[in-house]
Amino acid sequence: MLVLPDIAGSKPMRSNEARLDEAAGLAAAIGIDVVGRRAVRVRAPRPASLFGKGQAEEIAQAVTDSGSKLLIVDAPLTPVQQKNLEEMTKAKVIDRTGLILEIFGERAATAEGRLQVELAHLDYQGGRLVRSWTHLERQRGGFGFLGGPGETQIEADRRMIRDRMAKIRRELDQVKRTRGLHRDRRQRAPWPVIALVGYTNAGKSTLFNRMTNSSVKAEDLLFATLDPTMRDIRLPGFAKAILSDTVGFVSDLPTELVAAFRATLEEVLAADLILHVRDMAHPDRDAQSADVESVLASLGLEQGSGPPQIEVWNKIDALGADEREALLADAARREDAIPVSALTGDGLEQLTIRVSERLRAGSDTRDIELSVSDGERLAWLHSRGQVVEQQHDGETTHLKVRLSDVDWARFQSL
Ligand SMILES: Nc1nc2c(ncn2[C@@H]2O[C@H](COP(=O)(O)OP(=O)(O)OP(=O)(O)O)[C@@H](O)[C@H]2O)c(=O)[nH]1
Ligand SMILES: [Mg+2]
Repeated sequence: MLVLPDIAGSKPMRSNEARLDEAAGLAAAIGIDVVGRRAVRVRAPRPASLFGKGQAEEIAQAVTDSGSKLLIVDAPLTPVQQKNLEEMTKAKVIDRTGLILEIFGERAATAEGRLQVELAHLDYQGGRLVRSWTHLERQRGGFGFLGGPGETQIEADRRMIRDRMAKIRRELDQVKRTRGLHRDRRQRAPWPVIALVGYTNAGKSTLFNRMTNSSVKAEDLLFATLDPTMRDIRLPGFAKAILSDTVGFVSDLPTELVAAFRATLEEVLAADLILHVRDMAHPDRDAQSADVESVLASLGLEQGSGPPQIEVWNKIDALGADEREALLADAARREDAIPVSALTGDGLEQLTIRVSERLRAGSDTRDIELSVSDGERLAWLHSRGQVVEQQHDGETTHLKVRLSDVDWARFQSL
């Protein structure tokens, strides 16, 4: 059973119905069969059970009546609230973070993905242990310092979790170092990297498949993609370019997960261009877009910093004629939005053209000085830009090179 606490005073951008739909979609993503769903107005969240006493009893009754074995509360629960609700409902209770962690746990396919998810899980659990421990301590009313079996057990659990987390961090560091080397190599390579980002189910993988002629999993399922995939794409004016598909975002993505996936998402930061794929047929498209921007911001990509971005307005085939017209007119007035249908292929040619334009934008002649022994960077400039002048002066090579904004930024980070 699914319950959405509609907390008085909070101002979500979505309707309760839309939020329930999304939560049900998350549950469906790991095969949970939702037998009942409701929004419950919470005037003042209670520390003991979040809901008021009467409300909690009603929920417990509904859980029993429906024969549910699981109660999903689409909000963060404290460990105490979770435990009390479990006692009242006689069912297992998980909150939104727990649910998302379950999905990620089931989906992670690569070694790195599994490590990241486990780290997020331990972080979540560890936080719960610490908090319920202080709670127990408080209950013991001052005798906490004497210790006891409960406390020793929790201490041991905490230590085990800490040790395991430290071990995973070391393993992830190792993976990251290996990948970091790959990324350096890619950055030095003369071809650009384009990253797809977007809300889960926006159509990133469908677009990826179309643009790269491949067949990564694309489904009407939240979080169908967890592990990043990279493939070559054809771009006019470029011998080669790479497109990368990534994990989708969702509102209230657990911070533990964003932290855990930082390494993967750093691929996005290192891209030359970001394509933000939006499901324009979704009623909450604006709220979704705001969520994606806030995740990007939490990764250090504030508006206007980092790689340039283009919005891909996807699923225009699923819009009514009027709305589609309005949207096309709107996009025509903007530099940074391209309407497409990844499903029918509509608009993909314009998208490709705009992507190559953007990658070459700002082409300007730059004055560059290199040490004559810096053969690597010299070769890079020759492969990537147009060298219009080159003179040697003792130990220094003076160059005038035409480079785009994107390449200029890349060159400076070499
Ligand atoms: N009508 C329509 N449906 C589309 C379009 N693009 C994708 N879809 C559908 O949207 C659903 C999600 O597509 P995916 O490509 O898996 O979405 P995603 O962004 O990769 O999702 P996650 O990996 O879960 O984050 C699938 O059922 C697609 O068939 C489109 O242009 N039009
Ligand atoms: Mg996908």
